[in-house]
Amino acid sequence: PASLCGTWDMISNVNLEGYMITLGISPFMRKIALRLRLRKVIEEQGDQYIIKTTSSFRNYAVSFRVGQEFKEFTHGLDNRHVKSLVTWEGNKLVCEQIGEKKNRGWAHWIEDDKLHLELYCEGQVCKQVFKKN
Ligand code: RET
Repeated sequence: PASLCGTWDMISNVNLEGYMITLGISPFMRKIALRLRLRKVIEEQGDQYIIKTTSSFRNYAVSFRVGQEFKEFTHGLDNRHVKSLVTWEGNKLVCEQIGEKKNRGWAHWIEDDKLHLELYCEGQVCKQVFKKN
């Protein structure tokens, strides 16, 4: 599949609100978060991926090896501990985040030269699209 690597700027963001509500994020923080233009910086180093989500307010970074379960702390988002596993499903890089919240995870893929991201949690889907910077 096309490489996810690079710097990507958000051009659309649908239902981040619903996703944040299922995560129990406070109304104050949701209001701030909805105004952010998120950026993704995705790097591949050997067999490791590093995915950085940056904004003017707060940043979030995670690194992992595909196919290798890891412990993730969603610092600055909902501050939960989850066990995460990232795998390729066709052209999609898919993560399952096992923890207190059911059906939690995400998928990243390239379509029409854009980076697509879906964030899932308990039936809510947030859909974000990023264009290459
Ligand atoms: C921040 C700032 C506070 C508000 C919100 C945030 C959202 C972070 C998200 C990160 C997703 C990261 C993924 C990483 C994959 O490896 C930046 C913490 C809403 C949605 C999918």
